[in-house]
Amino acid sequence: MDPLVPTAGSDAFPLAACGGGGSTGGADAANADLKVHALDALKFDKPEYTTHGGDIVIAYIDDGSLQHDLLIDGVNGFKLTVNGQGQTKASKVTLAAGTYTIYCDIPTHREAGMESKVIVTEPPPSSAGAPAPASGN
Ligand SMILES: [Cu+2]
Repeated sequence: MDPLVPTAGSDAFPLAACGGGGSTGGADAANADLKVHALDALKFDKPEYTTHGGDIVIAYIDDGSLQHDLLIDGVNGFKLTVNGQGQTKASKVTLAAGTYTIYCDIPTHREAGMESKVIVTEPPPSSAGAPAPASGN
């Protein structure tokens, strides 16, 4: 029993009723470590994001109506695609500390401005909400 540790994963999450019912890509978008919104103005909602390293969940939310992809420069195999207002996809990725470039690979979107930076800080010593593995031998 450790009463001081908040339980992540409770689905009591009164904020963020973003359209509701968007399909997720197997990860928990509501508790994502990093949320990126795609705008039909062909940009992301921020020029720069910050998150921590390690195993994280990135959620991608379509605030427009066009299809948008989300890729991370130098990170193979990571791609999220949303196609329609309110659609949300989320996926896990493992990132080391550093600065990354995210972009949309739909033709002309990146050139038009769908490119932002993500500053990834060192992984937290013990990830909040995740109970430390019991090292009982
Ligand atoms: Cu796009």
